Amino acid sequence: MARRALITGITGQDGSYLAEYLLEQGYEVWGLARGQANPRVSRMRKLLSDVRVVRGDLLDQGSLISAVERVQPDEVYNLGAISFVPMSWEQAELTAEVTGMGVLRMLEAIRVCSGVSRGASTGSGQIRFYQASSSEMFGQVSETPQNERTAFHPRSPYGVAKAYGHFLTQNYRESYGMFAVSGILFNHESPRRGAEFVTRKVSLGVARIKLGLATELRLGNLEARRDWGFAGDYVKAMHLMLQAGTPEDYVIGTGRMKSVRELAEAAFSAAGLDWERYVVTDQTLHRPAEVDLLCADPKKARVQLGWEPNVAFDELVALMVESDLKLLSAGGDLDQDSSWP
Ligand code: NDP
Ligand code: GDR
Repeated sequence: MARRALITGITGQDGSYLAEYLLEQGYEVWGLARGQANPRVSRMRKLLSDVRVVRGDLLDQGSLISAVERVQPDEVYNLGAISFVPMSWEQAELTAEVTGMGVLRMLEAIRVCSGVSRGASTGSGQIRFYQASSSEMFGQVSETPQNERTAFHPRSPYGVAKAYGHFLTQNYRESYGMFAVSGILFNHESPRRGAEFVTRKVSLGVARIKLGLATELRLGNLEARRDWGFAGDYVKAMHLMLQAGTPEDYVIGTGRMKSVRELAEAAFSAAGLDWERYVVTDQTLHRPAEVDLLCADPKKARVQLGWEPNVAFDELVALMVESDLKLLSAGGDLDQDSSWP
């Protein structure tokens, strides 16, 4: 019998790469999709025709219980979230409900459906659970690089909600002996990245300028530094965490930092352009509280899981620019574009 996986956030970047990877591994893959007429569901179906869809919403406890009952998964990957940091200031309560309380609802659905009770032994219940934790929990960092023991100091309602989900996952592991783990993933990108995030905003901006569709690219804080990797590499780490002998949390990243300025430089140069001629800084794009730098120490994942990233920063940027040049040259699917500035 094929192993069954249930993925929340199936219409997102990571949902698509994880589903592809699990299908290749012979899994039966189910995606939880919300909404009555969510256009991203039909787009996902075109890309991933073998994924089965079950309806549900992280805001709705009953729908999650029904989904787990129907799918009877071996593994649940909770990737669903409001994931764009600036939106978390504009809709802080909704972010807490989806990104934070959504984790509680998913864990409760698993606990109820698998009949797990207090004080059970480790790994009890059949269902293994992965929580998409984030380097945003480190926020104002207390040390660099950051590892599994680095203290949290989140700087946005999103980071705070993720910290809640992270501790709750740990707590369900300790209280009920569930096989529940968190991957603390640093920024990971791809041609499927939402257009509101800075890497894709830059690759789309470069492609537009190169093709004569725009004359400038407006960005916020150019000094922020991030540890950027390729999403296709990172979903493999999620799967490895659920195959481990014991449930543990892991930091996943490349261990290298680049600034937004260096990102712009690399992306424009990949299209043969000089970034300084086109990038305009815009104070309105600065955040109320910024995370200045993030850099992973992924040693534990390398040693214990044998996980390593395969795509380097320059290669990642070049492949995103190339993909957007192709997309826009072909008259592009610009309904994927973002309404964020
Ligand atoms: P995306 O923003 O691309 O995808 C988010 C997904 O969440 C979408 O499928 C969206 O579905 C779904 N979603 C939103 N609201 C709900 C809801 N109420 N109920 C059910 N599903 C909902 O994120 P990524 O793929 O980039 O990231 C996946 C996860 O990993 C997220 O939890 C993110 O916070 C976390 N993460 C991401 C990192 C990254 O660099 N990409 C790094 C660290 C953590 P819909 O189509 O219905 O809107
Ligand atoms: P981040 O990603 O907030 O790290 O969260 P994002 O790409 O939005 O920002 C990265 C850094 O770039 C700076 N920046 C800009 N950002 C955006 N979006 N637009 C701009 O114009 C711009 N100019 C400068 C930001 O200030 C920031 O410092 C991502 C998400 O995927 C989260 O869900 C995930 O948890 C973390 O990565 C790890």
